[in-house]
Amino acid sequence: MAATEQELSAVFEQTIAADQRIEPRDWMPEAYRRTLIRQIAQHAHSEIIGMQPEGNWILRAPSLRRKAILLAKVQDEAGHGMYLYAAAETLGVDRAELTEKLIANKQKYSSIFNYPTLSYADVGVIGWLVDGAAICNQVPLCRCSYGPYARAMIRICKEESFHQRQGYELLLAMVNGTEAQREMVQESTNRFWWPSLMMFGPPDGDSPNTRQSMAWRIKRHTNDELRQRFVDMTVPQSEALGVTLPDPDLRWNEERGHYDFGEPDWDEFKAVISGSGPCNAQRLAHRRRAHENGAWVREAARAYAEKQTAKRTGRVAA
Ligand code: FAQ
Repeated sequence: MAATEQELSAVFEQTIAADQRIEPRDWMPEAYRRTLIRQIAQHAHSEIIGMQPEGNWILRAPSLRRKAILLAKVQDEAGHGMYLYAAAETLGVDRAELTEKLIANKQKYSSIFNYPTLSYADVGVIGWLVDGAAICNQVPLCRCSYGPYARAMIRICKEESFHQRQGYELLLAMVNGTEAQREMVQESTNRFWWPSLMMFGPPDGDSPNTRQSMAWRIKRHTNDELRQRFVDMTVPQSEALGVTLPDPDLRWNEERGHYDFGEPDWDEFKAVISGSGPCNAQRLAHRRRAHENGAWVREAARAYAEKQTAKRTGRVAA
């Protein structure tokens, strides 16, 4: 006899409570599936759109070594996008459908990628702060309750750690260089600090999804907990670099055992996620163009697959 929805739901709840993984073959509540599709799709889109800010500097890298490193990093981001689209597909959506939603501006990607990259120091600062924030946010996702997402995150986090180190190494070289290079690093840090704090999402009181996502063990910590962890981790790194973080309220709080810090500009955050950040239009237009330019590749792959099927089945392809 087939199990009732109530029985299936009980098994789902027990699996979550026992900290085991939900797999694609398992029954899951529709809202759990929808939440995962939303989060994984946004994450995948972020990786793909996130290639653009740094990609801007590939042709202008200051040396062959820096160019090789940057090329490899941007290529890794494409790979992360692919693992994540593949994880989303296990939930019954199609990558082509998600891409259509992205370029029609119907699905989000991370706010951070709507800021411009104005100097080569931005490549280092993105590695240090943006990949640093990404790691802080994503290491707990390796323990996410949905198996395919958790497993994709393990590999992604290993690569993100390398990305963070390459950024820090570039900044170390620059702060040990000329005065002009040190100024570039400081200027870039001033621009990227607050947008990096916004990557963790709205404050807990304004985060509609956190409570349920924590109950389902998709998210393991709240947005504010992770933001605090990132600040605590980054301040000593800024001191080692000799860079000032642009927050007059930043100070160690002995009682809390954490750094106190100022409030990001949440109006700016809302504007950026609703489409009016400095580069939203440019990022989407570029992605749309790349998608259109790739149409012939998709068509050729489809024709080839049809030919192979026809050969196997003895039928002639139309
Ligand atoms: N940007 O209720 P919550 C990377 C949206 S790292 C845009 O708190 P949730 C690596 C949120 O989607 C960047 N939108 O939502 C890399 C929701 O909107 P919706 C990507 C944001 O999901 C480095 C609404 O606000 N990382 O790519 C943002 O519980 C360098 C309410 O928010 C991930 O995606 C934002 N910053 O928590 C690549 C990690 N924050 O859908 C290249 C996985 C919030 O209801 C170069 N995602 N929103 O319309 C997560 O951990 C979560 O989804 C959060 C948001 C924490 C981002």
